[in-house]
Amino acid sequence: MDLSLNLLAVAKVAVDDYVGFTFFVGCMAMMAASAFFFLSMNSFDKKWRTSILVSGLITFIAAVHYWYMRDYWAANVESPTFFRYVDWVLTVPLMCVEFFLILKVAGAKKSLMWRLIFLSVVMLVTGYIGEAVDRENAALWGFFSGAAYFVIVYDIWLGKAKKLAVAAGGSVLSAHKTLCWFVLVGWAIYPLGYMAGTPGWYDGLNGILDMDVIYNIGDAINKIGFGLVIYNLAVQKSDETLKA
Ligand SMILES: *C/C=C(C)/C=C/C=C(C)/C=C/C1=C(C)CCCC1(C)C
Repeated sequence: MDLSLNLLAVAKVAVDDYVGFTFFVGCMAMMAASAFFFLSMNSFDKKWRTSILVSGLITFIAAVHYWYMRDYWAANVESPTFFRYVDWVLTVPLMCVEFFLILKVAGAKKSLMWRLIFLSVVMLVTGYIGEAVDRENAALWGFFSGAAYFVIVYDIWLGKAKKLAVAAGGSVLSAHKTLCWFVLVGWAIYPLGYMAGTPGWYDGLNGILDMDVIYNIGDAINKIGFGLVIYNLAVQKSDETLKA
């Protein structure tokens, strides 16, 4: 038998493998979104190009990780925890950069960005420990992770970021508000996935939906949707510039 041929063969996706299906569709969606953001970038006013570029980088980094996760799942039928968290630890801080970029017009300082980045890394590292390193105490690690998440929600909804958004007003304020909803509702999908996939007092949630399906739905909503909010803001702002 020719083994090399066998190694190159594409793993099968079973008809009832709905987790594998969401990895596949997620991968394609991230690629398509990246092409969309990158190709539309130059039609905007210079000030907004970086924001659109970052939207594209977020979906592109996710697309590459989905490529690996799709493969990993197909070969092992096991959660690709490592790739998942490497993806998040790169893309979630970039989402914090997006908050900073749109608030820069109102004078946002880099310290605001670094604070959000720091909190998001704490949220993800504690989540990773609970999911992969110290599963017995997953609930406790999830609690620490949730606390960091809560501070992020507070900062953008009521803290300094909110004040800057109010100062900027207009379409920046409304885009900021939409992004805040993404973080409050869209990001809340992730702790649900975590509870579905780790042991803890919430064990009743296990088996309702697969953890990876929940994470994949969350990623599609948050990475692509978040990018489209920025895109929409850039469209509005460029129109304003044209009219002025
Ligand atoms: C593109 C990826 C995104 C937006 C990922 C966001 C991930 C989270 C908001 C994860 C949060 C978690 C908790 C709040 C508690 C349990 C552990 C986590 C890491 C799943």
